Amino acid sequence: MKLKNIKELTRDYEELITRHNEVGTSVNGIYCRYKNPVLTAEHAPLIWRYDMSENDNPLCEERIGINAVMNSGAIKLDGKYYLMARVEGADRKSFFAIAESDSPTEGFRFWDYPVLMPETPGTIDTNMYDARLTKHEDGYIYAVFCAERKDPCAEPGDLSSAVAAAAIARTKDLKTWERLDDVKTDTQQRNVVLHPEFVDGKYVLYTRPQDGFIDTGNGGGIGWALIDDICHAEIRDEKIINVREYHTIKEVKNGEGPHPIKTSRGWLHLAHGVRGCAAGLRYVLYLYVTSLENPAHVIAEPAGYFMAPVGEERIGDVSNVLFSNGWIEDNGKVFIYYASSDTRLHVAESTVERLLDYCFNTPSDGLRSIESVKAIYNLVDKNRKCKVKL
Ligand code: M1P
Repeated sequence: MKLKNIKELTRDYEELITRHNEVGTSVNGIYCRYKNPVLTAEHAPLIWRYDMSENDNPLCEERIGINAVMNSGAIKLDGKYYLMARVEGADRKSFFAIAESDSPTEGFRFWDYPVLMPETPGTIDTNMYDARLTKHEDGYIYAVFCAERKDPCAEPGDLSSAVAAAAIARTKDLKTWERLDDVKTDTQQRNVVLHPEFVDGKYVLYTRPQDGFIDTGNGGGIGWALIDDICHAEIRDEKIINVREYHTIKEVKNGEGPHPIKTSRGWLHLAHGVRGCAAGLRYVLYLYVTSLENPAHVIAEPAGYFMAPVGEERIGDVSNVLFSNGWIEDNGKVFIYYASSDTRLHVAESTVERLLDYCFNTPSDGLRSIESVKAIYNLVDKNRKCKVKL
């Protein structure tokens, strides 16, 4: 049996954290993927995992296993880049941990302690995950995330049924968190996101109503709800702004990613869409734009996906999944943090200009094969008329 001591483990760990990340070549002119994941289970600090006392751990065994590091909220503060990662232990419990870097694409290092997110008095959170970070104009940084609990109505012996609630916490420094009431709503909710500005003097939540824990059922897509009091948020009137459609990349479900980016042409949104196939569910990322005057109104949405899993991204704990709940707009550049197959976190780079060009100039979904072919005809006609020599 080949074994490593703490010194060797530390050397390997430092090599991993400090390795350079190279940008790949864009395949479509819209974005570039970086070669290495920015966070993986191996990025979990050794001091979380090993008892480093030779006396107490003479065999140098790992004491606490980490299974995956994935869906991460993202924010830039005072020149530094922060990821609020979903870390999943070998015990299947997810929790949050902050990783920090001077660069948006490499060198992310977790803080010594993961986030000890308080529970709401009177409730327990069996699992918490997928934090969306929003620096709101009220001065706080909010994390809206999924709090998951056993279904109180589950039949005896059913140890799988769960309920998902949207939980809210706020902070000024990513260290001390004040937990607010969970969002009060008639349905289960996951993928809830706080809009960064007040609208008509109210907070706004992007919602994702769902009939069950997994199935969205009658929940028609991504919703929009005005909230009077963020400390006791209650969804009274929910309007579906980004609908699911038959035979599209989001026919089974969809969900808002991070909060939208404000641009000169509208609010730029990143979301995930899910469809079913013989291999199970397939999660891809897509973009859409809403109006500045009426942010609940979609003004552009290209057909199909923006990013789908490729290569090693297709394989993991839950294969065939791309999921993003974090991006950072940085002087016109956009860094998209996306997880693959619920296992690891990657980064892709684009610009606001490119993403808007993509959103406004890619044909929208005609919802029928003939419309897809007509879109190709339009482009071919245009290209045959223009005099560009190849
Ligand atoms: O396993 C894929 C994703 O499934 C859920 O997303 P959704 O609610 O849209 O199905 C979440 O649990 C997410 O964390 C996970 O990546």
